[in-house]
Amino acid sequence: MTQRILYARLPCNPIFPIGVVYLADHVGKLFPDAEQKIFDFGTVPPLNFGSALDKCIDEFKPTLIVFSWRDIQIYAPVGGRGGNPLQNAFEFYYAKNPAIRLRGALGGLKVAAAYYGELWRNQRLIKRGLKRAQKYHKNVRLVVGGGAVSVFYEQLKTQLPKGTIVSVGEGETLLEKLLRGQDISGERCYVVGETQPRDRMIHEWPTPIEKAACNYDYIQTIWPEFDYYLQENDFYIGVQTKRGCPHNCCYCVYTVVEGKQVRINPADEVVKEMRQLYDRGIRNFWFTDAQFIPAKKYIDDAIELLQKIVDSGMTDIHWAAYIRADNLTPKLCDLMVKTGMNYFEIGITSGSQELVRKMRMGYNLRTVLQNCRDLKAAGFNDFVSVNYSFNVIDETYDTIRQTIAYHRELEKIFGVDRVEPAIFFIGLQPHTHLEEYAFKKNILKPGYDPMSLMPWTAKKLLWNPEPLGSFFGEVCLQAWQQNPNDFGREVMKILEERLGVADLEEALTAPIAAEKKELVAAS
Ligand code: B12
Ligand code: SF4
Repeated sequence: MTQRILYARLPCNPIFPIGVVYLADHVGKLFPDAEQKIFDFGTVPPLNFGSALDKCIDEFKPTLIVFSWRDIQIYAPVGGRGGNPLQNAFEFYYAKNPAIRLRGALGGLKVAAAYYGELWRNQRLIKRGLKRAQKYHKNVRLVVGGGAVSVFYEQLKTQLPKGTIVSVGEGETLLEKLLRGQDISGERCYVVGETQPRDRMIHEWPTPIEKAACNYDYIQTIWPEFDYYLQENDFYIGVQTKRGCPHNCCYCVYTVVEGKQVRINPADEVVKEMRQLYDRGIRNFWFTDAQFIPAKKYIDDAIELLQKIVDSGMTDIHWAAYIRADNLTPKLCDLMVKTGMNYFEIGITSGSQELVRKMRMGYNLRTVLQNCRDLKAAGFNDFVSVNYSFNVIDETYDTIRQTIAYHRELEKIFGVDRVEPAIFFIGLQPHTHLEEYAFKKNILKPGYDPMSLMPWTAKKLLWNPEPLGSFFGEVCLQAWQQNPNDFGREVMKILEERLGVADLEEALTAPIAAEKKELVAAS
């Protein structure tokens, strides 16, 4: 029987559904006879979710449904579902004024209702899709994967229908084996009600695949709504140039989801893929890699790719990515500017070398500064977002003063308006070193529910421990009150007013004693 594979990307802010596009492309290349269709809830109005899914299934009658679930946990200081989750949580936990506390509680309720509403809605959509498809094919199979599933695969085992295959990380080889009728027990997956997720399954390495350019002529034939993403010109369309990150940053789960082994997609194939999008009018690209330049030894790969983009004549494009700015060279900076990089995010987390080391981030902050100067000298005049997460581990007033000094130096390099301090608090994620640390410190107990948004759990997962937790709570509340539209800069300003600023040299120097890392002891 011809396989009929339906890829359903569950509701999500309209971020280009690159995950299902790549899966469908991979399967289409290997099984040219398979019938495939992409259905993206991101392009459907919420009131029509159920009926649109029914209609799609009635028309397509799938034998295999691939549900892709991108995000679940959101603790960013940005307007999200039902409000700004960070602000609501902080108002509830830290406000002294009872009226603001109440507002925080109500706001928190709204966020929690939206969060649980979406969680349950997605589970309902999965069940509904399965049931509907069973009307046409009794043995239809259901596979669920994607970013959110990779992080919360253990929790989902009680929430999905029996027989669902739950997949961690990339899904290409799993789908390939399923379609060939091969044994899938070696893949990073389990079957609800039949097998258990293996202990530390997420730490298993993905099977390397050689990635060729996605064939968008084909994708367009199986995805009627593709045009949606072509019409608006502010979308940054995802293009992956590599997979994997070799680092060990204590709070990060990318390095286990994608694996530590970096696998480079051939530059010619990446350019070929971009060209197809370019010819369809796309000018903005997001290199969706965990890190665009994960380590020094990948600098040459980045140079090769960017040079090939220059050679391709796509001169009016823009691109953005997560960049480890410790891995730049003047040549790379020059190519970044030439190829239209107009936004990047650096996740240094702290401006204190001592803390950066304790968090196992492997950054040399002095090198980052020098490289930023090179980038500026190469003509970069666009936007940088610097992600700071205060109070991850061993934060003190001194390290805060160092972070301010560091940020002020970045402002001198790029200009105050061009460098945005993005103040995050870490949302603690399972399978990270920080989780182990929280167990060791008795902040969390094994068996806690990382998907819970109940206030007592959320307070621990939204990582902001005492003794400095209340201080940061107060500072953030003041910043929202004074200047909600420029939250990050306001936080920096208030911190500087209250604590002063360190000498830059102090920020860049980590005393040797600090190397006795608590996190090392925790693992
Ligand atoms: C790049 C990226 C971004 C970029 C996206 C740019 C763009 N235009 O595409 C930016 C910076 C904008 C971004 C924003 C956010 N992101 Co983000 N992002 C990523 C990142 C690093 C890569 C995602 C990606 O596109 N990968 C490449 C594609 C090809 O892979 P993929 O989509 O995951 O698909 C593969 C597999 O997942 C699998 N797969 C997918 N579906 C299915 C289905 C089945 C059945 C199977 C078998 C397999 C499978 O196969 C695919 C191909 O190999 C991931 C972390 C990571 N390393 O995965 C986080 C990640 C997806 N983001 C996440 C979040 C939360 C967000 C935000 C909500 C953060 C925030 N608080 O604001 C925002 C908003 C997103 C939105 N919907 O509005 C979370 C989601 C999980 C969660 N915690 O709930 C992740 C996993 C990071 C994390 N660990 O927290 N993000
Ligand atoms: S934070 Fe960035 S550099 Fe660190 S492990 Fe995660 S992806 Fe890699």
